[in-house]
Amino acid sequence: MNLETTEIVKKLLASPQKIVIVGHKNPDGDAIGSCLGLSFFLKDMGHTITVIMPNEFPDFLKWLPGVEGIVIHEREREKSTGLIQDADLVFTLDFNCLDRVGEMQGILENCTAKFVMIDHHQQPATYALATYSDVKMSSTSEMVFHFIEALGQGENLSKEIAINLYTGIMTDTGSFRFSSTSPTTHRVAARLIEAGAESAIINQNVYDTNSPERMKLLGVALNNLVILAEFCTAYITLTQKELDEHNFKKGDTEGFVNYALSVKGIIFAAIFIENKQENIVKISLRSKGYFSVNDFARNHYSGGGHINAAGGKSSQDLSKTVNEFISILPRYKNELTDAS
Ligand SMILES: [Mn+2]
Repeated sequence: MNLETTEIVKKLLASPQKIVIVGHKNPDGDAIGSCLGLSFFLKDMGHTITVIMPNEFPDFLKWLPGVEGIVIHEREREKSTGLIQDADLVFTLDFNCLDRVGEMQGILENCTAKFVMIDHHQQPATYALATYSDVKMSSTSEMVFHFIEALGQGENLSKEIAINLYTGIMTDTGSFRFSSTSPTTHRVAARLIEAGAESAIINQNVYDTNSPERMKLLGVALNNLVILAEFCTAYITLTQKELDEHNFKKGDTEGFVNYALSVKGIIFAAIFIENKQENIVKISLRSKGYFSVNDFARNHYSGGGHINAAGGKSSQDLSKTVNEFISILPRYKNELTDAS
């Protein structure tokens, strides 16, 4: 965090404030970890803090210290609206544009609080009085650590802060695997472990929570894996029937597509999941290197995302969707084989 932003933040926090910390819609480990980590820090400074999330968050995060105090806007609209209207300061974490909070957008736009943004996504909007934005950072949770250090409090990390920030960094870097993981990320992780974040326990709590049905469904997905070596591409399909046979719950197929990407030589991976209720096929795309699945999703599946992770949908049936996917690939052959 630069000196100018640090000075603004110091002034904003000079006396006890009523503060709301907001994460993005469909909050992930980084959103929850960064918001809770910051909340313990600001509480320790003597401020009054509430963390608000637009909607529910996944079960594998429900053990984190402080989760019991999170207000879910969708469940408690009046309370959440009142807290925002009453706040002196609003911290927005792990997003940088107010359209990422769903129906909370209007409430945030019309409140009188001053805003502080901490975030690592591209192209930050300009709503905040203090903007700490850095797209090179591994995670917002890592940034919250740097934020605390910039305020001269890096030696005063409680166990609650450490556990939350470590979880956010770990989940947002795919367990320190993605290219955004820097030497500094590891140094920060080490400091958090020293402050009481127990890595083995955090890993267990986050990752070893699979239901037997989900593991069996993964078996079906892996069995359906198709390799198109000529295009350095692999894809997986799941039919509605296969989902139903394994008592599918939202989130169960999360991460399946990464198994296709983990095959040696594959740089482009897709998963096609039939959804009979909405009459669509849901598509998730992943890539390695320069092949942009964001462009691919925009061009063919009215979707989008990041360069290496994107999604979309098709209103054709599953076999048509897959056949079309296969027929498009030759157009990308140079890109796919050059990038590998
Ligand atoms: Mn993040």
